[in-house]
Amino acid sequence: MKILVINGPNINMLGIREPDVYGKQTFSDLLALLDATAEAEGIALEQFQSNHEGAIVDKIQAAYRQFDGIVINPAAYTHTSVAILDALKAVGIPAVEVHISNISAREAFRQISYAGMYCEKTIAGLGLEGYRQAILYLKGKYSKGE
Ligand code: CA2
Repeated sequence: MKILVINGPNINMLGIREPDVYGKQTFSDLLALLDATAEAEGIALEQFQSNHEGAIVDKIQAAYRQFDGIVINPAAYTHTSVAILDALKAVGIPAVEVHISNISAREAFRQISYAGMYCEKTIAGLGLEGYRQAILYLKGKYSKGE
C-alpha cells in the first residue's frame, strides 16, 4: 500500500512557537513518526510539505493512480482552498484530514474546512498522533478491500 502525506504552510515550523496550541514537537519529530509508522505497518509512505497552494494541487494531481490513500493537513489552506478540495475530488483517492490542534474549538475562521468536504474522516486535536491514526484508518480500509 502507498500513502501520500501532505502538509501545508508553516507545518515545517512546528515546535518553534505556539507550543500551547501545536505542542512542542517539531517537524523533524513528525517525519520520524511517519517513518516509524510506515515501517511498523509495512506501508510505502511519501511525505510532501509545501507553503504554496499550487504546489499542493500539483502534488495531489500527480498522485492520481499512484497512491492508495492521502493524509492531508492543508494547514491555513484548510479554511480557504477550493483548489485543494477540487484536486482531491479530481483524483478520487481515499483521504483523511488531520489537524494537530482542535480546530473546532478555535477561531470562527477555522471552523470551515474545504478539504474536509472531500475527506472521509477528520482527526483533530490529537497532536502528531493524529497522523498515525489517519494512516491506520487508511490501512484498515485498504486491507478490507474498501
Ligand atoms: O491544527 C492544525 O494542524 C492546523 O492545520 C495548523 C495550521 C492552522 O492554520 C490551521 O488552522 C490548523 C498552522 C500550521 C502551523 O503554524 C504554526 C504557527 C506558529 C508556529 C509554528 C507553526
